[in-house]
Parts: sequence; C-alpha cells; structure tokens
Amino acid sequence: MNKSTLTRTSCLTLVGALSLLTLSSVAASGNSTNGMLKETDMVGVSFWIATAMMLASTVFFILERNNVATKWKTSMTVAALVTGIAWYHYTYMREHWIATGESPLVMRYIDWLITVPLQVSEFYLILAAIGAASAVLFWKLFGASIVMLVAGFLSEAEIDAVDGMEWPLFIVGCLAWAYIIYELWVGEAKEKVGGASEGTQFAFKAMAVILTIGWAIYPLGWIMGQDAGDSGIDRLNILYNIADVVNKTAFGLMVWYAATMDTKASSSEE
Ligand SMILES: *C/C=C(C)/C=C/C=C(C)/C=C/C1=C(C)CCCC1(C)C
Repeated sequence: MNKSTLTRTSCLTLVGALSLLTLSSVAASGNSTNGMLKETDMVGVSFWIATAMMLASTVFFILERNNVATKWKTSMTVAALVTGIAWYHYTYMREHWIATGESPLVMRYIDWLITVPLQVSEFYLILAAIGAASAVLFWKLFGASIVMLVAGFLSEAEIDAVDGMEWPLFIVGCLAWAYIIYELWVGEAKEKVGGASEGTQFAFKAMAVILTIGWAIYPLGWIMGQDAGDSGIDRLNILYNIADVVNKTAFGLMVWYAATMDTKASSSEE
C-alpha cells in the first residue's frame, strides 16, 4: 500500500466510525415514544439540520485535507475538529431539546468553551504559516473569548448569586467580543498579513469578517431570548443553531478555500 492509499483508507475508516456513532444515537432517540421530532417543532428541526451539517462538514474537511499543501494541513485538521466536536455535542443537544423543550444551556457552553479557542488558534496557525505568528496575539484573543463565554454563561444560567445581573454580564461579554474585533481589524495582526500570499490574506480577512458579522448572531439570539416564555427560548435556540452552522461550517470552508487557492498558486510556480 502506498502512502496515499493508506491515508485514504484511514479516512474512510474514520468516516465510517463517525457514521456508526450517529446511527447509534439516532436509534437511542427512537427508543422512547415521546422522544421523536414533531413536524411542528421548528427548533427541533434546526437542531437536526445543524447536527447533519456538522457531520458532513467534518467528513469534508478530513477528506479535503489530502488535497492541500502541507502548511495548510493543520488548519484543515483544526477546522474538522471544530465541526467534529460540535457534531458530538449536537447529537446530545437535540435529544435534550426534544426530550425537555428546554435550552441545552450547559452542553452548548461546553461546546463553545472548546470550539471557540480552537477557532481562535486558527489565526495563530495562519500567521505561523507565514512565519509571523505571535503568541501574545493568541493569548489576547484566547483570554478575551474566555471572558466573553464565562460572562455569557453566567448571564444565561439561572444562578442565584448573579440574579438580576443578566444585562451587565451580557455587556461584559459584548465588550470582550468588541476587543477581539479591535485586535483583528486594528491591532498588530493586520500589518503582519499584509505581505503574505493571496490565500493567507484571504483566509485572515474572511475569518475576521466571520468573527465580526457571523458572531453578531449570538448576542442577537441572546437579546431575542430575553422575551420570557416559549417564544424567547425558541428564537434563542434557532439563532444559536444558525450561528453555529455559519461560524463553524462557513469558517472551515473559508480556510479550505484559502488553502486550495494557495496550493494551486504555489504548484503553478514550480
Ligand atoms: C462555535 C461557537 C461559536 C463561534 C460561539 C460563539 C459565541 C459567541 C460569539 C457568543 C457571544 C456572546 C456575547 C458577545 C455576549 C454575551 C452572550 C454571548 C456569550 C452569547
């Protein structure tokens, strides 16, 4: 077996294993009579669509990893990890929703706590590929994203100690996010990518746009969720689900597109 056959075989095995895992969780939900998706449950539908999109994206990024230049492979791996981890949590989140009709709050924040830092590390990897990586920038973005998520979690979890603090905590979260936007558009990172290849510049720009516009869907979902009662919960979950698909799948696709662009450009130079 040569190297590429081997990679292909291991990819297929991995994809097969992932599919089997999905099958078993589908079977589990079918076991309970009241655990089925109702045709009027649009929030439930959005949970199912997001789950499928995460799995499909993961498979796609793993397979496409073989078609890009070496320096882009780690970025593709991280993109696949982000959607793969989200897929894993979504299989539980949709069950939680269908069984209880409540927001899968803890599961969602666990997912974000892992996937958001992974996405932030993509910036580091892209800059590392052009030899301009800055650990300081990584820690700034990492720190700010943790502050954003912890403040967001406390604002949504109904904990006595922070009762009545929902809006102040939300504003703290927004400030941390604003700081991330500032670092990406005005800070040192921007100058560093200036001289990089077209692919790298595209990736950086696209990722910065996603963290600015794509991420805005989350605070919007939070605000719409303030409406007490079922419709608030519905809107919050639909918007968070759409946001996750945009910010994880589209984010990965941008990395893939840039990697493909860069790989073509460098192979035509040779
Ligand atoms: C894959 C998951 C991602 C990219 C999650 C991103 C989450 C956010 C950008 C959340 C933002 C929030 C604020 C800006 C204010 C406080 C409330 C949050 C946590 C929803």
